[in-house]
Amino acid sequence: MIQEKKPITVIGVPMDLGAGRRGVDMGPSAIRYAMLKEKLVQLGFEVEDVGNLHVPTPEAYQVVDPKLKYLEEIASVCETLGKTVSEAVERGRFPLVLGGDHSIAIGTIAGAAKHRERLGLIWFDAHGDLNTGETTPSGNIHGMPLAVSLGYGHPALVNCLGFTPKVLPENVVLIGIRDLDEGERNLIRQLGIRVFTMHDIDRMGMGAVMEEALSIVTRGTDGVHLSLDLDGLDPKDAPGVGTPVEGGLTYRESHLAMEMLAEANVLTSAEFVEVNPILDNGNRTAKVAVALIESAFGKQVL
Ligand code: HAR
Ligand code: MN
Ligand code: MN
Ligand code: MN
Repeated sequence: MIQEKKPITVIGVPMDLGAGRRGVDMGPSAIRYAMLKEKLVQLGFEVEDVGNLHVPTPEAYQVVDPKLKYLEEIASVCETLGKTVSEAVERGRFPLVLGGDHSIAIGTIAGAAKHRERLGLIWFDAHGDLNTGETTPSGNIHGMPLAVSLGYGHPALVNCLGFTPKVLPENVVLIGIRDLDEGERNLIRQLGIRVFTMHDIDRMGMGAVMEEALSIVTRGTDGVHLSLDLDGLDPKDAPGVGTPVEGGLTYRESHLAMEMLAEANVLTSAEFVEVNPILDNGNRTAKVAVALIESAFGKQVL
């Protein structure tokens, strides 16, 4: 995507129905306020911002199933998001989605996978997001989108845009992981998904991790989606997230990962999620998100 400078379509999704606390609904504004469009234009991209999708406010709705909170509302937003992403791809554009909590990945990945024979998926996160309504400790759907994209979970989510699965386990990698639930560990073992925990990153270094990750997400695929949860970074570098976990990726490690993605020139869509400006100081986390986006789109020092 770097050499050809595909035009970019920015899509905001002020979703917080999938998270346990308010604030990530302001993520898209915080990221825009951190000069996203200006920075991408400086890099030579044509950028269109289609604004925010409509997302219901949790206070106006009731939890029906405590194991799948706001299921119908989230499924409906993801359906709309999937169509919006899909239309951007059809218009020859690169969809760049701003969250919002991570449940939106259900829609983004549906829209991206619709146009690929086989989509690779690279998932940066502290968490696995591999729960289902059966295994979830919280009932929060932002802990489920990766399971859903692999075909596991409630049919209202799994059947987003009318097909499943969106990705195959052999083309999925997780990076930065340090907080898994028992059901998530079981699904990882059952499917044989490659997970680079913080332990692996400490031992191998991010360069070697990304080399292996790139080989997995590109093997037999015709597109790669990047789903980056800002809580994958260490809370020292990204304090404004809903569920911070100590011991995460450093600013430099995460930049190296984005730079290697840009060098490989394989990305066909991306999303940056879980920015919570209420819990931030000085919009630092949104600024970090924009800096990572610049690197993913090919910004170099020299
Ligand atoms: N695993 C926990 C759950 O399912 C917490 C995960 C949600 N946090 C996120 N997602 N930000 O990455 O509730
Ligand atoms: Mn996540
Ligand atoms: Mn497909
Ligand atoms: Mn997370």
